Amino acid sequence: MKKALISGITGQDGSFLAEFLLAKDYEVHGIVRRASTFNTERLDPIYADPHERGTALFLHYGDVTDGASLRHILEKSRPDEIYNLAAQSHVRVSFDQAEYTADVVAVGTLRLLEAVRDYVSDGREVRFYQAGSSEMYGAAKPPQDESTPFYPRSPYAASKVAAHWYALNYREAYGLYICNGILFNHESPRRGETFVTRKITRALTRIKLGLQQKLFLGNLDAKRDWGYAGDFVEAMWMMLQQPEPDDYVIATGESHSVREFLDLAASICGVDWKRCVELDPRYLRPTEVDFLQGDSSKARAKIRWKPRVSFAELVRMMVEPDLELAHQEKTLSEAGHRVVQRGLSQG
Ligand code: NDP
Ligand code: GDR
Repeated sequence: MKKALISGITGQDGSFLAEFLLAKDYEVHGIVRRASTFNTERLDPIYADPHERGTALFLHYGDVTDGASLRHILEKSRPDEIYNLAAQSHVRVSFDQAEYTADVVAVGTLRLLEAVRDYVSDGREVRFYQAGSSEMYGAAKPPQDESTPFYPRSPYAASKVAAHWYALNYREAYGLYICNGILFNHESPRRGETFVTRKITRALTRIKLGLQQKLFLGNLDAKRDWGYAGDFVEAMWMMLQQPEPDDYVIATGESHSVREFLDLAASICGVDWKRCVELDPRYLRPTEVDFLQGDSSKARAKIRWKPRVSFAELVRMMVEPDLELAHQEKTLSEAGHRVVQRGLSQG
């Protein structure tokens, strides 16, 4: 039985990847941050009480800002593959928390790589996936591929560039098996509610049912290459199954503006977004990334990856469960319960 360790297992991608690896009969270990509220909701469908026999999912308290915890977890879990997905992953928030973002995203990766160096020092072998981002391209002209120079436009993106180069350097300096995935935006019904796609599908479905009146957004002209998270985590695994480590762009190759996402989501909901969407400058970024469109020819040829879910399918896939959620909220509200509209000012 192969063993995998995932940092960031409680996030969107971590939960999809854990499911994917469990289905491939891996023993999966995940690093979970201590929080005052439950942060393992996305893992609910696959979580089993560790006291039960036969469970293949194990969670460990740790943090990528705490190198000792990473070493302990490596010793305890003894993985064959490591997926470094932990990040303060919100681009706009990275302008508010620049140092913290660098500590988690850049130095956090370095801490894990250092722990890996110790882990392999007695002859053990491990493969390492680093979660790079299309944000690293920033202002570079589309289409972007592995040869496009990085031009980061946020503290988050600059930190991901640093992590990318740490990973590459550790591959060359120590002969470690490390792959950098450069993934373009990928979404799902599990996307955090402060990222624009989920913010839109949550709000429009609530507006449709009369639970909320307005949706405040920033720049509607930005263009992104949006794919489905389930397809993208598969690429992470495929990279680590190759004979030699390498770096790959993972993207659909199609780009759409935030406005187009809004149009399509609103037409599925039957809502006229022009009547309820307003600009709030707090959602604008000091430096924006205008146009991302990936060229994933290398991954398609070398590891035989390709996306399965189209843009239109993705939007529908996100609207439908949020409509169901909004119906549940409406039922609660009509029964006299208070339905809280959470944290929409944050992203
Ligand atoms: P999420 O924000 O949904 O998840 C981030 C994960 O990192 C969460 O599990 C979070 O824990 C964890 N985390 C945050 N800080 C720390 C820390 N200090 N120590 C340990 N864990 C921490 O991101 P996604 O799942 O969307 O993305 C996964 C990775 O891929 C990230 O590195 C992201 O930057 C990158 N990426 C994402 C893309 C996308 O479109 N989704 C595209 C390209 C790259 P908690 O739940 O406690 O907050
Ligand atoms: P992004 O995703 O910055 O591409 O990073 P996000 O969904 O936050 O923004 C996409 C675009 O939408 C515009 N936008 C808004 N964004 C948010 N969050 N909220 C708004 O109200 C809003 N209005 C307009 C943004 O300006 C931007 O242009 C995501 C994250 O998952 C990163 O971790 C990952 O690395 C990249 O995708 C690839």
